[in-house]
Amino acid sequence: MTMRRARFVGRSGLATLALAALAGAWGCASNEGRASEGAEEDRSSHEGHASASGDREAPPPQPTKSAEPPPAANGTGTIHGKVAFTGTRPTPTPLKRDQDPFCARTAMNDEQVVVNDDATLRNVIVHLTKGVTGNYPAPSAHALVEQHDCMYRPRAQAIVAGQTLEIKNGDQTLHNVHTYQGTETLFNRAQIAGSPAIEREITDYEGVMTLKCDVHGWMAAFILVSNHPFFATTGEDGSFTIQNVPVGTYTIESWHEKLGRKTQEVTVTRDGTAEVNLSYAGTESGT
Ligand SMILES: [Cu+2]
Repeated sequence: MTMRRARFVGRSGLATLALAALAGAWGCASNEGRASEGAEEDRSSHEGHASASGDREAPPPQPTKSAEPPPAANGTGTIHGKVAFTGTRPTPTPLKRDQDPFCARTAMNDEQVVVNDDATLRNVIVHLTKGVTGNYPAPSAHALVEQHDCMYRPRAQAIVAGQTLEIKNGDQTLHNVHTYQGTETLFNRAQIAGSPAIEREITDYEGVMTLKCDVHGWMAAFILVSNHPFFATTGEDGSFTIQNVPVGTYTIESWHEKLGRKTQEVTVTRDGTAEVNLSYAGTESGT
């Protein structure tokens, strides 16, 4: 597998630098007011270039209109497709959740490989890799992960670097959210029932983050951090749609937590819809 990890300046950092350059006042680009993450395990605090992670009260200066990169996702093309599963459908395997009476109330199956009724594969993240140009600021909307019936929902999703990740606990039990970037811990936070959401700006990573629960070993979620918004995740019909794609030829990649990656070339025309069909046999491996 190839886990790309780039120590790039986050999107908001770039915007801040651009503004500072225009204004000729570098002083305004400081990271003062960066919120402390308290007592959590945190490997990112040494990365001084990171933007004001978690600082919601005193956000960094926003770029002026003239300093804005091209508007996000302003193309007119669409990529649509399906991820097929051609192999033997895995036998549902019940999770052993007896250790926690709350979790044990709801029976759940292992979800590492979920094949839909129409022989498509669920929880596949599909995204563009090569061919994307321009800068795409993170959306202000938070990306959400909920802990529900002792499972992460959604299990797989993509976000834009610089976007805030919000993790909620709707269960009447303790979870411990342990996030990894590659093999390194990003943060590790206990979240008791009824406690506020954990919010964290994901700024300086390009790859697939993993969420694990240190209390319930079966819990896992996967978040692909992208530097653009051209991605989608397959659901109950295995289909995906990526909209507002600029005209161009791209490499499109699918990522599955157990079955790994597949790639294809795709050409997007003005106002056109490009069809991409991807397929897994179920015998692949890799992340
Ligand atoms: Cu848990």
